[in-house]
Amino acid sequence: MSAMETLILELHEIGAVKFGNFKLKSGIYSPVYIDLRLIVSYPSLLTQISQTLISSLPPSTSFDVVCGVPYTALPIATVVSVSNSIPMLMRRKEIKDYGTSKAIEGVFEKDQTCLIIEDLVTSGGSVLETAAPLRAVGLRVSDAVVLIDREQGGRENLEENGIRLHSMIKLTEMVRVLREKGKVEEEVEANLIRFLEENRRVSVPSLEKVKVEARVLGFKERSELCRNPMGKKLFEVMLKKETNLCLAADVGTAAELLDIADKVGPEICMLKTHVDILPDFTPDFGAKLRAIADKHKFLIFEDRKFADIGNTVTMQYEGGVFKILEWADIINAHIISGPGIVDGLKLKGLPRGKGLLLLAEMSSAGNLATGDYTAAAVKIAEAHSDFVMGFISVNPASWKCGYVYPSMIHATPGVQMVKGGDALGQQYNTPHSVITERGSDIIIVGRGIIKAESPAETAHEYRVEGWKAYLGKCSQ
Ligand code: S5P
Repeated sequence: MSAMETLILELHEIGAVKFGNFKLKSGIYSPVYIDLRLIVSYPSLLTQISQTLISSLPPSTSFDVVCGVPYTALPIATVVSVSNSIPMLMRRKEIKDYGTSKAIEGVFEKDQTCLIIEDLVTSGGSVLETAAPLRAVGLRVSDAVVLIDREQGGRENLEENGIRLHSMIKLTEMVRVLREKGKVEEEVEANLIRFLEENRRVSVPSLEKVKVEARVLGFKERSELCRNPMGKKLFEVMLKKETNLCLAADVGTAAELLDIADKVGPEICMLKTHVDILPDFTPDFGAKLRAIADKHKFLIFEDRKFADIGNTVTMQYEGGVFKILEWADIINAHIISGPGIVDGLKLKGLPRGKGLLLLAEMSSAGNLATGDYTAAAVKIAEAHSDFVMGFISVNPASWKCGYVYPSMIHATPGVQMVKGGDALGQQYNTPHSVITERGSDIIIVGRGIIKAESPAETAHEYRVEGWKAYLGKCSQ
């Protein structure tokens, strides 16, 4: 038996490879699930993997340092480094202290070459997320080595970004070996091959291209780049219903809210609530709103503006009177308390396929969410693009921090048909200005619709304006 076959059997033996029907992070169901975090419990297997990884590289591959993709590949990279006396670097996944903390830890010189080590590649997105900060500090990244290639476009996506992928094991080889050794049925292999044919190319944003494409890509392409399932869904809803209008349903009672949701439902992609203003809120509110949302195919966004430490927000999200986690598809959060708030909300929301919008800017006069604060929100979003689906923003086209991933959705409040404001600091821009000049995607309209004589008719007018602006932007 070859060393590779032994390795495959061992991985199967310890349960690192499972066959069945598994929901992946992307929301897709897969007939195979691979969890290589387990290998830290099997030191001899870890050693064997690390040695085989390096010896499987073509002899022409040269590198000065190695860097594992956090977190699963970190122990693999460490063993590679120690047993081959190659210095290692570490990429910080969360940069805790903005401005001072380094994205890359370790000693290196500009123009040195860094080999990226990864456990599993699907789209190649994680490798690219590690390559970007390495390149940003002046290192060359031209090769990545991976234990298992799921053969779903990672090789091609990396190639487009100037990175050659070397894989020790390809998923189809792995299942063939397991079938030959009697570990899985023929049907399992056939199933997997069918799955790979149907899901051949998982896209990721090309980090280099993002700046250029952010303004011209349509919602369809952007939905394919989006890592958060709820973000994907919102793109799809917008396209299907041809609306980028969100109603801010700031009405006096729950009964009124349900009524306006039903009337305006056909016009909107998203309905934004402030449940804590409803005096007649009852525990069945969520289910009632959900039924209306399902009927008219819009998403529910509870504008809770979480702002506390990670531990507290987990409880605020899940518990209390409102039990927001149960019924809201989307929530939002300030970043004033740091990235821990995203970790906390993600803990509860991600397993249930929810999405988070970060408040990167605000619409009210004199607000403090500007400049570096906005840039910090973008960094946090980048580090959590599996859960953060976008931003509450006001003028993303002007952001000094530069690029914004096209996978991120911008939703902008402070919208009315004419520019102006209210007596308490709210500032309004028009749908056209918000979508076209200010680079946003979704118009959030409250009083412009709810105070109108016919909210449904007025919502229709906003919808037409908003969508026209989106189409105009795409055809530029
Ligand atoms: O910066 C912000 C962020 C939000 S979410 N400014 C805002 O106005 N909002 C919300 O958008 C606000 O809480 C309200 O629900 C809605 C704007 O309502 P309007 O009546 O002024 O259109």
